[in-house]
Amino acid sequence: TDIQETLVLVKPDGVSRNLTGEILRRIEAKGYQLVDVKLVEPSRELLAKHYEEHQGKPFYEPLVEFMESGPIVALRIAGERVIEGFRSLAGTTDPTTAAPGTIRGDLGRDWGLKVQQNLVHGSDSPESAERELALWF
Ligand code: DAT
Ligand code: MG
Repeated sequence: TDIQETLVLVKPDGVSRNLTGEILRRIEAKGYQLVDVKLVEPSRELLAKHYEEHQGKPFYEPLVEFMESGPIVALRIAGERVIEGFRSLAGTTDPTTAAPGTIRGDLGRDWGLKVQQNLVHGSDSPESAERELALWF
């Protein structure tokens, strides 16, 4: 077996649109386990560390500003190959083209959408998951 833990964030758009429950429902329905959860209003310092791989990119500032715009729900999720599995549940980065059936594909909205408003974050590798879980929990 390959039981892993991953960090999922329900971003400010997900929290403000009351989608936290729907997102957690999809995670639990898949068979993953909720290990820890908290509501966070992250500092810029935390966000800078979280998104350090994107520093200097054109979307970095709007992304961090968006992530500071309201509370975030941080979830520690466990399960068999959950890192890859949650990325699959979430769908690709841009909600406009994310596949139907995914969180971003089903729940992302196209009216005035910005790409950073894509509802969720999920760690992308075991190394990222370990690093990010230590930052947020
Ligand atoms: P993901 O969240 O799918 O892992 P990422 O790590 O490449 O995507 O980027 C982090 C976030 O930055 C992403 O969720 C939304 C935003 N973003 C990425 N590419 C973007 C772009 N080309 N324009 C605007 N925002 C972007
Ligand atoms: Mg990423």
